[in-house]
Amino acid sequence: MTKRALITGITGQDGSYLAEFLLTQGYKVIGMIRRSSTINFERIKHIQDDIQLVSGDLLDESSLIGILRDHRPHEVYNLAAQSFVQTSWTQPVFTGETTALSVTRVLNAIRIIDPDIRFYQASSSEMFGKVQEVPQTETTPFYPRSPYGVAKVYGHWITVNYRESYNLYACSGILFNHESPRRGLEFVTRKITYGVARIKLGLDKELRLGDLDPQRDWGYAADYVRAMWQMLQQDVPDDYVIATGKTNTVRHFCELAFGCVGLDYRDYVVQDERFKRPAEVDLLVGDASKAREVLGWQPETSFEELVQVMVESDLTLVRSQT
Ligand code: NDP
Ligand code: GDR
Repeated sequence: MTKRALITGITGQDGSYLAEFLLTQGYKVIGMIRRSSTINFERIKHIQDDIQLVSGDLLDESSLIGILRDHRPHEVYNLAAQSFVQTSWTQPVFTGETTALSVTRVLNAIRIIDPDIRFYQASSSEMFGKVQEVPQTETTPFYPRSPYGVAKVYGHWITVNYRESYNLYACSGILFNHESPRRGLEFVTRKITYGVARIKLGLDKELRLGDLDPQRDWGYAADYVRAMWQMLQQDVPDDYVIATGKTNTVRHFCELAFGCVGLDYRDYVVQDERFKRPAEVDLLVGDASKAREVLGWQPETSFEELVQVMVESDLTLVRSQT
């Protein structure tokens, strides 16, 4: 029997990698897209003929019910969200609607149409925020530091609650930062690698960033989507931290990325108050022992390889744009 999976957020970074991965596993992949005035299929255009795109919006529960009724997926991966932390301060209510309450909308739709559907919720290390212990595990208390982080805590707990209340197979994957050449340009890693490419090719003279001291546990997105799928293949549903266990500063990311093209970041990076946050998450580093032991998951791409792949990809991209 061909398994069917619904991905919300298929046009995003993770959605595109997960769709690719599920296709290799023989799934029929259904991707939910929301209406927009311009097409944004950049990340999925290479697989567009192999997947089915259906229209719906996280904010509209009836659209979710309709999609489940018409396509009867066995697995639902809820990756859609307002995912940019900085924006969550200027649009806190929208972020709460999209990133928090919508998780309940998807879970309700599952209860109504088919409670046997297996559900994955894209939870985040941002829930740890002002960290209460180092490294962070599945049992570390949450202390979110942004409206986004607060919304993700809601999404996590409603997933746990529906599992316990209604016996749904629902998992919360607590994923630490993961990046790739498909990362949105506003996130710091991609902003740096794209900036490095433009500077190297003579198109820009500086790169304006916020705080360079925060530390993140950065992994590679293609490694992380495997873990999402593995979580839904177990006998019992559970929650897992997915991380590399290594942490680096934004400054070190700059050092390596500029170093890839023979430049010194100190000659180009300018600190700009506009990119600083009202409350910062200073240090994230995850302990993914449970995922390693139960799922057999481990990251395959090192931090240094990730930086290099992203810089090379952006050099190619910027060359093609000029
Ligand atoms: P992206 O920002 O790249 O993608 C977000 C996706 O959500 C896009 O496809 C977007 O559609 C879609 N979306 C947003 N609002 C709606 C809506 N109202 N209805 C339907 N779709 C909507 O995020 P990532 O791929 O990086 O992350 C995937 C998920 O994982 C997110 O929930 C994120 O918060 C979470 N996460 C990400 C981590 C990371 O490091 N990348 C770490 C931990 C958690 P459109 O293209 O139309 O805007
Ligand atoms: P984050 O990612 O907030 O961790 O959330 P982001 O790349 O935006 O920031 C990482 C760190 O870099 C610092 N920083 C800057 N960030 C941005 N975007 N732009 C800058 O100019 C800049 N200068 C310094 C930030 O202050 C921060 O400390 C990501 C998202 O994918 C979430 O959806 C996800 O849940 C978490 O990762 C885990």
